[in-house]
Formats: sequence, structure tokens, C-alpha cells
Amino acid sequence: MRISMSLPKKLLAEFDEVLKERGYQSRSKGIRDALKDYILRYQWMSEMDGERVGIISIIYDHHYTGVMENLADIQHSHRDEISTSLHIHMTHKYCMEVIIVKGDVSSIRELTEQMMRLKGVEHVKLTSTANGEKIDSSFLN
Ligand code: NI
Repeated sequence: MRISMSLPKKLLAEFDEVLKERGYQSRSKGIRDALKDYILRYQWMSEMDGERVGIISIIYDHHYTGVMENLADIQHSHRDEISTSLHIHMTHKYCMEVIIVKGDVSSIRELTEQMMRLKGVEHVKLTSTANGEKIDSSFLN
């Protein structure tokens, strides 16, 4: 099936550069692989369950109107799951926030997805692991 879409010029140039470095001959093949990665990442996130500890990293453009207020509002409404956070002023334009989370995975996922949907947010990544209760206590002594 053929589709047409509009993309920011810079994003497409960066994508083409990655394809070139990876030896892709076809942009369509690159887009198909990127879509599969996106779908797999969502499926992986939706299959987790139970209590988890994790790290959410976010990169955003702090000049984008409202993005800092929106990120703060979302985090305040999930304060029970947030252990701590760290803010790094990466460049003149971009900030990185690293948030340590602990709690039920459905709340962690909701927090992650709310931030992913915000305009001005360039990148959000969640990595998580089981909360450690199943680790044999002998390892901890
Ligand atoms: Ni900053």
C-alpha cells in the first residue's frame, strides 16, 4: 500500500543519514523497519505487569510554550511513583530529565505515555526492571 506523508525536512535528513550509515538502499525499507520497532516497543511496554522500578529519560525543547508546565503537572499527578528526578541543561535549546520511578507498571506506563504525547518533547524512553522482591534474600546479606 502506498501512503504519502509530510515530515520536517531536518527529521528526514537525519533519518536518511542513519539509513546511509546502516547501508540501507531503500528509504521505504527503513521506514518499515522503524514502524516495526515502534510497534514492538509499545507491545513490550504493554506486556509488563506488577511492581517495577525504572528510569524514564526525556529530552525536550524548553523554549516550546507550555512544555515545562505540562511536564511538571504530569509529574505532580504521579508523585507517588516518582522517587527522584534530575534535570540536565543539555544545550541552549534542549533539556534532559531523568526520572526514577517505582510502583505499579500501569501507573508508570501512564506517566510515560502522557509525557510522550506532549508537543515540544523530542524523546522519551522507559527502561525498567522487576522491583527486586523476588531476588533471593541470601544475595542481599
Ligand atoms: Ni534545562
